[in-house]
Amino acid sequence: MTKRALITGITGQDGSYLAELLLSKGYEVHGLVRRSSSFNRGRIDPISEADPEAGKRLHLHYGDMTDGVSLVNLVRTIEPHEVYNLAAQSHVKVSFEMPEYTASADAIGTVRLLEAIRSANLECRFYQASTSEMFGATPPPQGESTAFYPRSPYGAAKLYAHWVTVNYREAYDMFAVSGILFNHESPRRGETFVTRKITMAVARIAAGLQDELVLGNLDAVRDWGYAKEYVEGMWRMLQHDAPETFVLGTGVGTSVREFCQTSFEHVGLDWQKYVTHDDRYERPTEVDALIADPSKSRDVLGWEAKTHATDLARLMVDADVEALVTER
Ligand code: NAP
Ligand code: F7E
Repeated sequence: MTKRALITGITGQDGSYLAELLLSKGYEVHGLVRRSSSFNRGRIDPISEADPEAGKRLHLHYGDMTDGVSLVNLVRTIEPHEVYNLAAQSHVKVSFEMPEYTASADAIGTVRLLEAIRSANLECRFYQASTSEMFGATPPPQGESTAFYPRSPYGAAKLYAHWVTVNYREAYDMFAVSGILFNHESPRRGETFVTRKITMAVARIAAGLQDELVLGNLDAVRDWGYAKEYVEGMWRMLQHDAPETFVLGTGVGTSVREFCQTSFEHVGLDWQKYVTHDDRYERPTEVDALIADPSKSRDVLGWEAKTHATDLARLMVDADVEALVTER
């Protein structure tokens, strides 16, 4: 039997890696895309170009997490065996500027999708893209039983989505999994997240196209892993024999400053000559340190992060240098 998966957020970083993974496993993959005035499929178009056979099993549908009817219709039409809810307004700083929209897409959007599945009476496994931002002010290491203390409208919205996922698991016996993922990056990372902002700037500075990089808080510590490895963890969570909550991370903390230093050093530059500060990139409330305790995923799922921050910074710089060469 061919398994059908529905991915919300398929045009994003994780959605594109997950679509590739599921197609490589023989799945029929359906993706929810939202309408925009110009095409926004740069991360998923290469999938069909690289493998036209797999591309025939990839289907895109218009919808939106803020439009419940579109979710109901989609779930009923596709009858998926697995749903991966990756769609979100995922930028923490932006969530302070758009708190209500962030809550609608990230929190209420999740319950809209869960209700769409429940009301369709489907035997369907559900993955919720939860986040280490839910731990917020609670000091590391953070694992499945660590107390939550979100520090942004994004973190608070995702915490609702996490708990409603747990509630649907308990109330309706749904196979609903919450994957609490620490920061994961890649050459496909959105350009306004700090790692990608740094690696793109390094490539441009090395090429003589830019002369400074303006950042906010350099002291923040994050547990940065490689997105391509994390989507394998999501899939394993849905193949496990019981629906549970799992943390994915490397277990290693790195500051923004250290990530900068590694990235600039990789092209032979001294970061201190180029990086300046502007308050505009600071947040009203910051999350100082996120470092995972990923032992449950290692012991139960056999999942372990292989790429840590230093290698990640280097691979992202290499990809951005290469992209500039191709562009020129
Ligand atoms: P991303 O690159 O920002 O992708 C977000 C996706 O959600 C995009 O496909 C976006 O579509 C879609 N989307 C946004 N609002 C939507 C709406 N109202 N209706 C339908 N689709 C909408 O995020 P990511 O890094 O891949 O992360 C995937 C998920 O994991 C997100 O839920 C994020 O919050 C969560 N997460 C991420 C990390 C991380 O470090 N990357 C860690 C923990 C959890 P457009 O392309 O049209 O914008
Ligand atoms: O910030 C600091 C900033 O925006 C990381 C999302 O995927 O991971 C991500 O959220 C740190 C913060 O990621 C700049 O203050 C300094 O302390 O790359 P970021 P994030 O906020 O950790 C979690 C797990 C998610 O779930 C989210 O969806 O870097 N920082 N200077 C800066 N951050 C940005 N963006 N830009 C700067 O100039």
